[in-house]
Amino acid sequence: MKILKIAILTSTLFVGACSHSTPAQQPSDTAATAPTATLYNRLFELRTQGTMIGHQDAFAYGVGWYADDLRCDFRDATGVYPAIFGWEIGELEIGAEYSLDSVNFDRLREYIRRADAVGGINTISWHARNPLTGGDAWDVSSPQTVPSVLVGGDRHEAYLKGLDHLASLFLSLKDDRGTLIPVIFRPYHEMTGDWFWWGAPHTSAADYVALWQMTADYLQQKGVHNLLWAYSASGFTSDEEFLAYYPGDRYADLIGFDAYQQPDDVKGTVYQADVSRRIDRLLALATTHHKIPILAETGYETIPDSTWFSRVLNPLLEGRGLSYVLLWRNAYNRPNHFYAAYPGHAAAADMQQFTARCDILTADKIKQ
Ligand code: BMA
Repeated sequence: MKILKIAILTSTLFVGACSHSTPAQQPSDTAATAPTATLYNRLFELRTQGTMIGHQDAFAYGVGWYADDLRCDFRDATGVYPAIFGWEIGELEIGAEYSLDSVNFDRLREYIRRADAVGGINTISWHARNPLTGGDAWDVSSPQTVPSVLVGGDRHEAYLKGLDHLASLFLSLKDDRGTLIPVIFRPYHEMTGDWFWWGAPHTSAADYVALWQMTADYLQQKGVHNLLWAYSASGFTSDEEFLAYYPGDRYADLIGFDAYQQPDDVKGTVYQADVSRRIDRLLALATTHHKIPILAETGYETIPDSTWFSRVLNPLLEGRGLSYVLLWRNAYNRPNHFYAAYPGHAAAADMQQFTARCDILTADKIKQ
């Protein structure tokens, strides 16, 4: 009886003392660092306040500039930083110094630190080169690509060496106090499409899942525990299609999809109807699987509609409970390939009004 009383007292004190620091929910990586687990819990919590807005490669370059530390198209157009900073590490796996989008990986590390310092949350995508043919991520010439990197495949060892490069980058992402910065990692994305070597028509669901799990297990064995894992499809017409390649609840923390408004859809009606339908499915799946729902990539290239943010994007987000939406990159060297407004662009005022909404979360609104 006495022992029981002491036990109850101890556990009450423990809960009382730790209720603010002990995360209520564990990410898929059961050995995730404390800040990673905290981020995971924050993502659930932030959903009650609104939807975070993000931009890809926001510090790295923009329309008409490259590697200029003072610039950020998103901030220059709206006065605030995005809450979500997307980055890309394609070609890190071959030991390159620059990503496929010409971002130096040492600078990338600095950008991630800066994003973290302004209160933002970092996410990384990976357009990995084809490990069998040596071609790029879009080289779909061989259906043997995924099997070749799995256990027993000819490219298995070489593939793990590529993952070593990723591990060392992830483990080098530290803030000023030397704490590892948590990152949302989103590999093997748009797998329901046919344009990447890991895409559905080129690999079986079982092999895709094996690839994902092998990647996660290997990075974790290498000591990488500052990642949350995001699974993002492209188009899908049913829950079954969305889940066909899903690596399982033990291997994902966020689920989402990528969707872009097409040039011939000038009013955005097709985009709105399709994205709205997919969000409905996604939210139901996120509830069932207890995952964070995201619109992992979106936008309307060149934003030819000056009211796009308030008229097309905002109604899709309002009151829906998506965690975040990420606008794709503003290329510096590819004309007319940009998705966020910049100063002087016709949609800049509308983007500013949109980001000022209390339910659209930017870095200043979520900064701790
Ligand atoms: C695509 C385009 C490409 C880019 C790739 C990886 O959607 O933006 O130009 O290389 O993403 O970021």
